[in-house]
Amino acid sequence: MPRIYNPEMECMDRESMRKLQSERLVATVKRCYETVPFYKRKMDELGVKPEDIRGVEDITKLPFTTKYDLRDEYPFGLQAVPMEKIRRIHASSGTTGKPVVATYTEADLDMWAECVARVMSVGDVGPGDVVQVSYGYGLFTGGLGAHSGAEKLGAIQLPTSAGNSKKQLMLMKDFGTTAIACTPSYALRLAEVMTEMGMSARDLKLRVGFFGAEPWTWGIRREIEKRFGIKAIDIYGLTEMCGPGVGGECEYQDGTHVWEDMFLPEIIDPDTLKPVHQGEEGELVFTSLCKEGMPMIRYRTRDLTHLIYEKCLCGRTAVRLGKILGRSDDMLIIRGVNVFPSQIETVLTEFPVFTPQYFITVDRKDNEDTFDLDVELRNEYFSPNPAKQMPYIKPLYDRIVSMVGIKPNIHILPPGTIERSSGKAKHVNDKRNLKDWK
Ligand code: DLL
Repeated sequence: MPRIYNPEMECMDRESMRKLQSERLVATVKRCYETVPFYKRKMDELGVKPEDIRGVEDITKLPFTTKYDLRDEYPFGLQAVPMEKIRRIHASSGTTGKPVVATYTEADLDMWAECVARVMSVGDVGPGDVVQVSYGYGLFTGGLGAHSGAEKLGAIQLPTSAGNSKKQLMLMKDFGTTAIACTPSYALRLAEVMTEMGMSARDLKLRVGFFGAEPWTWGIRREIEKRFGIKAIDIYGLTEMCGPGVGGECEYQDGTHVWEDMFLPEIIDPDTLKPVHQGEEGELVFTSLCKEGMPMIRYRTRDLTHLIYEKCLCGRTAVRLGKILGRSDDMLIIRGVNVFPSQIETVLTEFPVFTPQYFITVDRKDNEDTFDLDVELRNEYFSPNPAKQMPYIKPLYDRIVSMVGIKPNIHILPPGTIERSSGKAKHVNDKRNLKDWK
């Protein structure tokens, strides 16, 4: 059994956890009210005073924070401490123009490193391990976040950052990398380049990978695990909470444990904004319980998932997130039907003749939505002759129609044609421009 980094927190009984969360919530709310004018204003508008919040049961009395609020308060409006206390600034590009800013005190950086260390402990990462960090270093939290987790565990950090795949693989082989951290789409790219270079998993010492920053399906996981002969662990996070490490999978790979002593999760109905029944699907909302620099109250992540409260076989009691289905703002409505790119990915990876790469283009012609899906046949099955492609298209088409409910125009492209990403993959071009934020 892999080591549990912080058994006291990760395996705490539910009653004690609720008590701890309540204490931390009360303190966070008080601090936000007293030091962040934005939160004072929001709470005053709702007629809520810090004294009204006595524990987690009062969470629904509090206002939400959205990406719009972060944009309006750009850059430091949500900060709860003076600038002299800040040690690092990160930012994510966000979808609303201005970047989303996150500032960290010394304690925040330490807490964040622990979050990632808890996830990497699942892969038994420790001294002697070479952790290749192939998330981008920079304002993006992936690189430095994964880096600090590996550092906390006393492992050897190999800060390759994303891109330059051939060199990544050369170093992976020559330095005996045992653990990698990158986006799942970049892991797939590295697998392809590995084959192109005539290398195989047998040339590597890779044992485990920590993949996240974008939704990925079981099909992609199987592909990565098979190609590299490793265990692929899901790591979840978002800039607004700290970055990677808000939660991670354990060796049972049945949901993502959330570090509940630091982040209080809720699931709400994105339309009514009311909590859903326990176990139901909805939008994930987080309140930070320990953050000093930029505490967040009820931050609406837009991620769609559900919470699993049953005890996990690994011994952790920390609540689990189901696989992230997608983001409410990623959801496409095509001919009135809700479609998530992850559904297409799931179907595609059921067909081994195709690579897991895909690209969706949605447009509107003559007042009707069009839905084009680019896919690639693997080398051994590809032929430019459309007649030879037909036997492959038909089963994929039928499966998409039955699972998703809409008819795609499938285009088969030669292998390697769809653009690969070294960071978060882009799977959709919605040319209709219908997207609107609430
Ligand atoms: O992507 C932080 C991160 C870096 C997480 C590296 C894991 C590994 P942002 O750029 O702010 O932060 O994007 C956060 O990415 O709300 C989800 O929609 C998505 N996301 C992150 N991890 C996962 C995951 C980083 N494991 C947004 N599965 C989140 C699915 C994920 N989606």
